[in-house]
Amino acid sequence: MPYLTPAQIESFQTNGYLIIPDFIDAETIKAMKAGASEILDALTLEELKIFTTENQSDVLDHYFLESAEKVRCFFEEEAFDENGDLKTEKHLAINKIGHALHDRIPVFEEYSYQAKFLALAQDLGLSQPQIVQSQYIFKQAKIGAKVNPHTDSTFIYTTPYSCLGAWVALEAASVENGCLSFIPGSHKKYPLQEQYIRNAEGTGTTFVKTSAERVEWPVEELIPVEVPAGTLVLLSGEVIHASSANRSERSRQSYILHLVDAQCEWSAQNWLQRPPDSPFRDMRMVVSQH
Ligand SMILES: O=C(O)CCC(=O)C(=O)O
Repeated sequence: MPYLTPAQIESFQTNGYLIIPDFIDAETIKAMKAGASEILDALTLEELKIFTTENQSDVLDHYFLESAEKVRCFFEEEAFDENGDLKTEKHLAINKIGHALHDRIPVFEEYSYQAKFLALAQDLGLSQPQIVQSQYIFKQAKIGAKVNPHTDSTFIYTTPYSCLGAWVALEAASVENGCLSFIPGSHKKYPLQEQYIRNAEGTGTTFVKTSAERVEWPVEELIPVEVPAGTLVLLSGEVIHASSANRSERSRQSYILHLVDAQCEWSAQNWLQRPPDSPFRDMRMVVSQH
């Protein structure tokens, strides 16, 4: 059964993103927020130390790379004072949780493997959809970091490209608290500029160029997309998007999934690699078991 109308599919193909109002209800939002809060409750002092001890970049790299198959918390950069101490309590200091919530935490698994996600991914041309990563983004009040203009296929690279983002607002998102913004149609205009890869030793990450043609993105064309809580925003892997810093008094929580087509080739260079005993799951199988 299709989920998207032909007009929605056409709009996604033209603009590189699509807004779907009222995708989830208040009860689901409450459950997801409670799930995230529980993860933060359990965040240990040991994990906090990784961020506060100086000269630990190799430890941080390892913590990040491991998050491909785990649930890891990452702090807002501005959460620490000049002495390296947290300025606020931990629940107000986390930038995001990633990247395997969909496979590790029941409330996120339930949300992520819904039949309607499978249907809309298929509507958009993914014949064998797989969820490869999930992130709970807090965009904390006052200190929420900006996200620079980027394309998601840079981070989730398949041949041919197949990355699809599914971002849902768990709180109202406005210009004031750092909503998403897009350059409409940019997914068709510009060759992908770079790929974010694991280094050869597998110990860290770096960017490599994917196009000989260097393009200056017209960032002045970014259009803010303000949405109420419960709205889903679908993103093409090649559309240029960003979000501003949040200096407001309100956080801007959201949960984003990234899907690919398992028929396409997963880059062995992608930063995100699952160990053999914890592979990506076939969405059709998981949804049918739910
Ligand atoms: O939620 C945000 O502010 C940005 C998310 C985003 O751009 C991404 O995950 O690709």
